[in-house]
Amino acid sequence: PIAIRREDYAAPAFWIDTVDLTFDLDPAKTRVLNRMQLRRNPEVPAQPLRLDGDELNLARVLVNGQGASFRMEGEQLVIDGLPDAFELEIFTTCCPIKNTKLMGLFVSEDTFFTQCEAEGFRRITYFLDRPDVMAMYTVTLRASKAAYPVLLSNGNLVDQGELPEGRHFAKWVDPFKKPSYLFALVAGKLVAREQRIKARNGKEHLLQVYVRAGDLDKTEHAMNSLVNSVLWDEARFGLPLDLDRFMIVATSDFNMGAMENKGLNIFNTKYVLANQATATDADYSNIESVVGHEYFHNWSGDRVTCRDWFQLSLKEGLTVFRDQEFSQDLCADASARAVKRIEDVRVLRTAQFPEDAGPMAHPVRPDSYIEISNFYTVTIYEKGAEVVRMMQTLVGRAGFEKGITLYFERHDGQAVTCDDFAQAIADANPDSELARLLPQFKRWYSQAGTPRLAAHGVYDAQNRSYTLSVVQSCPPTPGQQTKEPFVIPLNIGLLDAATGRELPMQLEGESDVAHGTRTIVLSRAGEQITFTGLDAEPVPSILRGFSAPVILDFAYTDAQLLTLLANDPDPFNRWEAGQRLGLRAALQAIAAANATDATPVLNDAYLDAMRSVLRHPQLDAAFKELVLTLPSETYIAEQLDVVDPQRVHLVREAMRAQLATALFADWEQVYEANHDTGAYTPDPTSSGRRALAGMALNFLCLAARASGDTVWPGKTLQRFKDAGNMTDRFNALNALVSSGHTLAAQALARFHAMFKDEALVIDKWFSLQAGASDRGGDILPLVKQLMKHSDFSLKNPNRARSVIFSYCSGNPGAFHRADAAGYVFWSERVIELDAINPQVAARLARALDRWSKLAEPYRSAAREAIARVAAKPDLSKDTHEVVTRALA
Ligand code: HT7
Ligand code: ZN
Repeated sequence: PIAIRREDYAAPAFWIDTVDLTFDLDPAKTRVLNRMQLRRNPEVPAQPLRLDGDELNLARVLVNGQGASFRMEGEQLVIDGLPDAFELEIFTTCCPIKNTKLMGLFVSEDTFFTQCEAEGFRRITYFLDRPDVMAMYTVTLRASKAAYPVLLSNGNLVDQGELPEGRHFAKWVDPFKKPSYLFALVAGKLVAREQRIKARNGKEHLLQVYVRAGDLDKTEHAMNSLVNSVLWDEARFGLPLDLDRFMIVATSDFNMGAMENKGLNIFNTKYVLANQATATDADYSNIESVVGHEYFHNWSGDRVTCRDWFQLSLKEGLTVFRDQEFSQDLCADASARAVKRIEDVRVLRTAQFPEDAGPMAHPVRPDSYIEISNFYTVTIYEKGAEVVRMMQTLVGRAGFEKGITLYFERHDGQAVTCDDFAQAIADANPDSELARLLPQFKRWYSQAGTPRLAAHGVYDAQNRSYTLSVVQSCPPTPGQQTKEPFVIPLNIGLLDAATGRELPMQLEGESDVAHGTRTIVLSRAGEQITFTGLDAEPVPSILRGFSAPVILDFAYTDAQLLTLLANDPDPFNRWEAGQRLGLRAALQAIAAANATDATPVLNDAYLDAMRSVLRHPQLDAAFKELVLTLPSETYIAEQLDVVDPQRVHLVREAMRAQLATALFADWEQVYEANHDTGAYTPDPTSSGRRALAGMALNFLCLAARASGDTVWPGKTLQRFKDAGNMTDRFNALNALVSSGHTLAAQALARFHAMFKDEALVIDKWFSLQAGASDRGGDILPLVKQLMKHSDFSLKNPNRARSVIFSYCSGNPGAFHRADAAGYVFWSERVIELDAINPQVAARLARALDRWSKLAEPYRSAAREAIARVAAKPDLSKDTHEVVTRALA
């Protein structure tokens, strides 16, 4: 396979102005008639027309109504000697029922769906399948009326009617030009929840959420989320809904979370369907942000799209930022907003930081790829969102809103670049630090790797000053040996070490005194910041709110961290102080050569601090739950040069056991105080209380395991049986399973029986077992057994993820086995999946990204497993790219 390089970008040789598609839908043989108006791009040297295709059967090609000569070059259809403007008609067929890749046109539960991003449209018809070719689409769908009563495509329904032999048709016209990746159709037996909504200008819009009959009672939350999204984008950024009708359709077979096709979003059922009996608080929250995310793409992605796929973060980073802001703005108070920020940062640090340090590291705007589907990554999405967030920090919230307005005014209807975006934000804020430092700021787009800030502070008693020295560096990444300094907005506060109170801040040479957080903009490799007017050495609270996606090294003493944990008015750094203390304990225990399993990992100061958090009268339950959650095994492993995953697992388990027993009385109290949340609503306050009660139950069952107590496991089983919502039920089940209690088996059986017809709940059932804490290597045999269960299917991505990914990517303590059986299992599944669905296989292939950090014998065994996959003939481009990069 060949690499596509950003520097080779060239404008298309032809433009496509209009596309008129007619589909005769049939699962075994769908006929597609594609009539297009094309014209040469006068700015490009004359060349043949090369149309992309993939697994199509070509029947006919007409140019201006006449049979035309053409040739095939690989999968491309090439036509020479074309006039400057012409009509091209192409007739093809494809086989949706055999489409297990779920790209292009496919069938899921007797319903037709499409997925065209990034390069799926070429599996429907021959086309210039690239995002800078934007056309107006008219689509006619024809199908059996009995089998496919609902026929949907982008835009407005302009005609519909009956056809002979029990067939019918629907004709859709999209009033906006769009790239091919935003095309969509759906045809099947579906029902819709509908709601009309009035925009600020008084215009009415119809919102619809389509699902299979029987799932309608699970669409209320998705609809509410959609309404909130429409209102929020108008209120925060002045971006209105531009369509008469906006549709969401759910499918249970989908490679990703959802897809923002213009006016016809297609969603994984996981991000649509929810009622209190089947969905957890986390599901409700995910639905809100994914519905928001796809809706916000209507502007950031659809109205203004990407020039090429290297610019993917232009739409994805910006849209993640927008959905994060949306979810925060829906929060009632600052504490709930901070909880959301901490959750987002946790994702970044546990998934994106490892990616940025591994073989798949790439800049937010990559320079090359073999398969673009492999670049729908946490770097493009989450780090991309952090880059947008830093822009907002540098220009201020109001300045950022001005920048967004300018961006959409300037580029509406265009396919543009990350440079265009940054330029618009800077141009709208000419006096900002962003405008002053723009070329350097854009290194965030071009340089991969997580920058490290090494900071240390010196107090000068004579001058009553405190100087913070900060040195930034960034490790080499594949293809980028050296890095230039980044622009880093660093939010800082100072606390009084004795009282924990926030201190006023005065920078040397400035007369202003700041109260609260101050943003310092770093741009050089090393810098010094001096604060004056200080009577004693302060405790610095650095990187408040996680103001930049960097790793901060500061040699805090335990006492300083305890001060921050108890007092920092910045909730992010308050949480971070607890994480640093926990991480420090874990790393010390991992390094302690002769420690036994019985050696305590956590000291009394840490346990007392955690007890104080749990008993704190002002702190919210959701925040307490985050503070009491130990750093994950993956995060701990990232801090080590050489990782023994079993040691990491044992140490973290020992820490959990210690928290369970040392705080036993508090957990009891916490459970009693929080378990009754009244009538179910998925709001942040009551879901925070459910989360904390669930955590308490978990620790109580864990403590019972050590003490032999049967009361709490019994109570937990009862709670499982009586629960009035899925969050409480699942938390109770999880407590029994993760403590390895004997009652877990009957609870699991009962859970399966109760929800046997609810696919998304059965996914949870699989996932909980495959992700459970390993005890003596018991999880791999269980996973193999689960794969033989009649409910298991490798073809359904949600199900495959619930078992195989939960084990290989979500359960390091069970996956990394000294006998290499986990890796053998992984390689077999990657190869097996690759033949069915390369995108899903390539994602699974990434489970061993960090193999080179592993201690022996894991390292050699992991390498061997990757090599085994790489050696497989006929591997997809997707999986090939991942495994060859891993071995490079
Ligand atoms: N923009 C969407 C990307 C997507 C996708 C990409 C590759 C293969 C399948 C896919 N399904 C959806 C999702 C989003 O970011 O909104
Ligand atoms: Zn997106």
